[in-house]
Amino acid sequence: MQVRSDWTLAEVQQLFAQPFMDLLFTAQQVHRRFHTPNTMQVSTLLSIKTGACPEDCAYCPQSIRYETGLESEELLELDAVVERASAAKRAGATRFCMGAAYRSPKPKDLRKVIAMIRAVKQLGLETCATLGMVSGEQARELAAAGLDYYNHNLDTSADYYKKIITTRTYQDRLDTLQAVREAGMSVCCGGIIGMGEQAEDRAELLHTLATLPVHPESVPINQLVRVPGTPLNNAPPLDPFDFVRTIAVARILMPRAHVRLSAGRGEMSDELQALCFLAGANSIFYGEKLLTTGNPDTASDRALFDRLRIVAEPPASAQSGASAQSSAAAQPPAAAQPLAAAAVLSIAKHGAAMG
Ligand code: SAM
Ligand code: DTB
Ligand code: SF4
Repeated sequence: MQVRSDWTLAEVQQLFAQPFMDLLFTAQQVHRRFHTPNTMQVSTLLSIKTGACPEDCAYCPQSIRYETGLESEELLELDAVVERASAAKRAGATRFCMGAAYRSPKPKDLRKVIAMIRAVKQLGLETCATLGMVSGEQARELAAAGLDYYNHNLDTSADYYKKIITTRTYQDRLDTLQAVREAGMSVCCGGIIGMGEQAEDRAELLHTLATLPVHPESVPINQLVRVPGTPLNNAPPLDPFDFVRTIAVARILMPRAHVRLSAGRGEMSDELQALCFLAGANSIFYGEKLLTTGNPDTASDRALFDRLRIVAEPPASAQSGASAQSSAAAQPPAAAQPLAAAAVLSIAKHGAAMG
């Protein structure tokens, strides 16, 4: 089975139009050809600079334009970040994602973030950062510091985007993605579902992602977290099956990518999350907080993993060959290398380290 970057929009729409069970069946088949089933990539997020953001993203509690009651915080000190990253590692995360409420990082701040990246990397964690727009030069500096992933979302279709953000363009986002790719980092790029967009917009978002010259290695699918004070607080309710469909179509279009069931899990039942995993989601954010909003607590995630017999995936460096993902298509799913979920995700209790 080939990985394609030449999907047509009509093909993507046809996938969305399939009966739910057929779509999930196909997605699960694709999933098993490219990934070890029943394993989950586990990332922890930390907001390293919170609020007072000049951008006007209509979903975001961190924009200075909306009264959300959020307390702003300056860029954290290095020690505080290392402490949080160590705790995330002890709790079982293999990747640590640092998020900053910037339009784009200023040189002084970038230097400090680079020190954080180096330190987190030294702990043996994969590193990810989301700092807004970056130039080619900034991307190269981040890559040289050892940044593995850069997260920058397209959020929605190019058309609907104009209703959500006016302070930077869709093309600005594509330019940042290109800079990240050219600097040699892995791309983490996805979107938000439930902002009042139409099915057409979801198809266009996934079509754009799946026709990038190289697919993102990581595709976060966020369900909008409605935050009082933001313009999208009253966004119309989303049919959960449409959310699951979006994950399934992402899985089929970008078979090698890790599709992350990202924001919104706090409002999902265990059963809905399991459906998302069946549709091909194989990555989550683990830890009580996303950036500023809540996420399921670690105990309930450990319990969910145990109930579903899901185990944590080791970092790419620990898998047989860094290209484990790309070679998986030619092989049957590898024997489960990961530690048992109970062992991995209950480390907080026992104090051992994973990864
Ligand atoms: N400021 C940087 C930027 O926007 O590029 C990085 C941080 S920003 C908070 C990262 C991503 O979080 C956004 O692109 C958006 O996809 C997601 N996000 C923010 N608020 C959200 C919300 N209320 N619900 C779901 N996802 C959200
Ligand atoms: C992504 O796609 N989702 C994460 C991460 N990338 C940076 C952020 C979700 C934020 C949800 C709202 C908040 O906690 O502030
Ligand atoms: Fe700022 Fe990022 Fe929030 Fe937009 S999503 S307002 S750029 S922190």
